[in-house]
Amino acid sequence: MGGGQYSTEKEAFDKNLDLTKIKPYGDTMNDGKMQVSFTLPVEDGDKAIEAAKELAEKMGLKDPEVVYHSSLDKGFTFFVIFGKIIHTLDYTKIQVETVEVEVMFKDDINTYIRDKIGRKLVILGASTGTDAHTVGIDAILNMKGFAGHYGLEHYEMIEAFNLGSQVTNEEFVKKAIELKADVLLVSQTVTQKDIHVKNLTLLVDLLEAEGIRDRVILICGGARISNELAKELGYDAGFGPGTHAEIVASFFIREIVNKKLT
Ligand code: B12
Repeated sequence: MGGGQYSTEKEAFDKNLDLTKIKPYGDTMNDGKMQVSFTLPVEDGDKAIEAAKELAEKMGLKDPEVVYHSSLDKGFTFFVIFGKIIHTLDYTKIQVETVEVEVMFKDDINTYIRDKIGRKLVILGASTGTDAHTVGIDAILNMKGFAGHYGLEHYEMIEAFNLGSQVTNEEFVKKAIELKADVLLVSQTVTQKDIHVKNLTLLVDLLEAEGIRDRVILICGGARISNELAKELGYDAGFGPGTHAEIVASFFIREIVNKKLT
């Protein structure tokens, strides 16, 4: 982000990183500069610009500048604002629940399945509900995989089934029963109005109603899925951006053994 004057010389040359008081980095350490964008349901014009600035101040931005505004449609205006945030955050107190997994190589995963489980595992995946995004689940399942990591279809000891997108929870559960799936992989990308929460919850309800929830390892994933959310919703784990097949497989093979689902 460019431009802007510094309030003090100290601010211009500040190089001190204090993790108990972090702020966004714009041009220099601790300048707190950031960019936000949003749409207001009003006509573009001076009044709208002033409203956007006041809203930015309420959000904790000092000296907000509207650097871009554009009418999106009748009665809707889009704004980009630069400003300096007044808040700081103690980074040392941040806690996140991530899946703790020692990631194994593909060959070691196949060997583990052969030695400790003694049969091929059946993995069923889909992007469920109304969600049309397939790239995430394909990254984990498809032969060619993602970012240089083969997908589960490439694993000798895994039989992977990818049902694609917009698969209803009912269809998914039916297929899981038919295939006697060991692991269910669900992808959710759209999170508008918490649709993913409703959809993921419905799947757990259906699996419980069919009496098979305890017989499968249930995993969800997507750009806005955290392990914390997944656990809250009754899943064994949740994986977010940057996940690849070895990470997920390293998790579920151990879970199958730990839960004696062999
Ligand atoms: C491509 C795309 C589309 C394509 C999808 C094509 C396809 N075949 O998948 C099309 C054009 C169809 C599309 C449609 C829509 N899209 Co779209 N789309 C995107 C886009 C640009 C990229 C998504 C993507 O492919 N990412 C790449 C993959 C590899 O990443 P990933 O999904 O995060 O997957 C990784 C991890 O999350 C994880 N993972 C994912 N799933 C799983 C599952 C398991 C089990 C595990 C272990 C891991 C895992 O592993 C993957 C690899 O690391 C994003 C914006 C963006 N840049 O992210 C918007 C985006 C996702 N789309 C969005 C929206 C709103 C829509 C529409 C609703 C738009 C509309 N109004 O019509 C429709 C959806 C309609 C529907 N019914 O679902 C929003 C979602 C906002 C939200 N939070 O809800 C986004 C973020 C765009 C935006 N900024 O607004 N979209």
